[in-house]
Amino acid sequence: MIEAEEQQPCKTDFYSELPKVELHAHLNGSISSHTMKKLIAQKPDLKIHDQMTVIDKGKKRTLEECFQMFQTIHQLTSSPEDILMWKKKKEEAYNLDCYEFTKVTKDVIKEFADDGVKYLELRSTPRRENATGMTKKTYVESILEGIKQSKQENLDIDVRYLIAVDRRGGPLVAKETVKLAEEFFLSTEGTVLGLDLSGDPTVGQAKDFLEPLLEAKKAGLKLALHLSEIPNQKKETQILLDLLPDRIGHGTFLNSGEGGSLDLVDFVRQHRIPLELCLTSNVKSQTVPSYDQHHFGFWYSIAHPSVICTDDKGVFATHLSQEYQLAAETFNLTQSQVWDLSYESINYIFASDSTRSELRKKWNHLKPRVLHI
Ligand code: 6MZ
Repeated sequence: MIEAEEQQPCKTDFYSELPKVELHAHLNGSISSHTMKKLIAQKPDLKIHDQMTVIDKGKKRTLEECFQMFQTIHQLTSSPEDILMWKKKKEEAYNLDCYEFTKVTKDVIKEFADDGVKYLELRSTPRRENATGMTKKTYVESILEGIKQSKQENLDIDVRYLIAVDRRGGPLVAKETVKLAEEFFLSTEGTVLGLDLSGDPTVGQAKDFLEPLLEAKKAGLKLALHLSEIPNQKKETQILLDLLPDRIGHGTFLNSGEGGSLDLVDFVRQHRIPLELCLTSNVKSQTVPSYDQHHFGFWYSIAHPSVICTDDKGVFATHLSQEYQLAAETFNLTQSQVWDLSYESINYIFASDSTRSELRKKWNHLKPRVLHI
């Protein structure tokens, strides 16, 4: 099953049986070591080894080192075939039927499904790779194909896609990405739902992205924005908050003495903007010193909408059940409180009300079995 499990002592059935919603998962950061081994074996010339793509239990890296890891991973997923893990049969034409596949996208989706995730919003940054002929469009299409094929296999998981803007690309690339997102938003009937702003938070400035983000919002795309992931970014944070994002990624320093403030917290509370919180990611990348100091504690104590997420389950060697278990054990949550946390996360998905109702039905159906009531 999932590689991260091998590194963890135990996981009780409750957390894996708990139906879950995953709203903050970067595709390339979510590749398990199992899939990663296959990718590494296909590209021996790159001389990449396992430890360059995962942070094992008990180990830490700086956020800067994490971003270097994503660049290493990107070298392994540089063609549409890699994103799908399709191998073209030599003698046949370039045609989907010609591929045998175990796709990265499908692997990631399957792993989330195996972990009890019933609804998943995957996010990923469209990339062009001249060497392999991959365009941003084929990149997006490859992911959509992975989602489609998973659906055909009747996995018990509903998967959507948020197109990501990497801050490193700057405003021009962001504009291009928004245009692409708008096209797919219109053509995919609810699979592409929104836009994510992510990437190294030390790169670029929020104001550079205002125009494309506003354009995306105007077009009806939902906005999930990484903000306040590092300290002392009050102005930057307020600029992004003024856009009234639909969800906030991390928000680690909103409530801290280092660049956070009561104003920021009040703003987020007044507008009830949900937070996507990723415990292991923040501790392993050292933006949070320890689990018990994680800002989940603060936001949970004031009953602010918060969703437990993995961020990059491959890189941080975790999975969503484990994140729930960590939150519960660190902050002394009862099983019933953990259930409510998961049930309430349905409120914050980007899909339509009808999807929300279906998920609530599913949760209510499973409740007696999971909680033994
Ligand atoms: C900000 C992050 C991130 O898009 O190639 N990404 N951005 N903060 C984080 N916290 C650790 N973790 C991942 O997935 C990898 C990309 O997601 C963003 C970075 O832009 C990274 O390059 P995709 O599928």
